[in-house]
Amino acid sequence: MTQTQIFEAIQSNQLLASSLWINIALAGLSILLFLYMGRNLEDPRAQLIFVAAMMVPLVSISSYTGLISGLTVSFLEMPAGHALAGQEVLTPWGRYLTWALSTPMILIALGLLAGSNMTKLFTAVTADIGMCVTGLAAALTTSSYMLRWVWYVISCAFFVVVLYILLAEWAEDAEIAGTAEIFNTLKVLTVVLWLGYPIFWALGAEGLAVLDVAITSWAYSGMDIIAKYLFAFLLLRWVADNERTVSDVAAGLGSVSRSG
Ligand code: RET
Repeated sequence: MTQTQIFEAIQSNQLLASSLWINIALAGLSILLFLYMGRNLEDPRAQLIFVAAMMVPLVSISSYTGLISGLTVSFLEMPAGHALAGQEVLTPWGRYLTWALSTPMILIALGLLAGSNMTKLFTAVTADIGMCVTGLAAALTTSSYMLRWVWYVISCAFFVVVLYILLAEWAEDAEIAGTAEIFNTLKVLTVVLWLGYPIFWALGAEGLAVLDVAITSWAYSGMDIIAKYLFAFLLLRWVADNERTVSDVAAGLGSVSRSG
């Protein structure tokens, strides 16, 4: 299928197209709002959190532009064993690719907030990229139904590493850094929402095909709105109000200062 045909297929499915357009609009608004919210930040650590948070809607607007244009969407024939075996299934693989760029930004912002050391930050980010790239491989594998699920399991293994760092390591670091309250809010929001992604992948057309393509797309789009824009908004609002606390977070040194 040509890109124009894919573009037309997306546009003719209103439910699908609206799930993409809404995110382009919200990402655009978020970019403007976040620029305004971060305009007075002076501490380099607070600024670094700001840059990471800014990257989230910037990657998102690019990601959704790729999807709506048909550039990062393919019709893939599902292998034997799949519920839609032999059919060409609309696969928005650009989502999984761009998660490899957006989700590390979320983790970098969270790790900096928690006062993570470099080892934990590196581990979380690399495992997260591993999760997204193997998730992409799962969606793009058309030779074997079984191997699609092998990729899925590998991706889940990476995800467990990310969850461990968020729930155990950084939660403890944030207590020491004096940022536990906001960190815990953002941690719960992140963990609960991120768990939704593998669930919808499994239920959607790529997996068991219980849900149709447009419904799955809305599920991801809805989770994105909270996991990205609401997440970054709450984080930036707190950082702008507590710049002193952020600048006192000494990475990896176990600082106990609580000024701010
Ligand atoms: C996949 C499928 C394979 C198994 C697992 C997955 C996890 C994906 C996650 C995505 C989070 C995305 C976010 C995007 C916002 O920009 C790839 C769906 C574990 C957790 C937060």
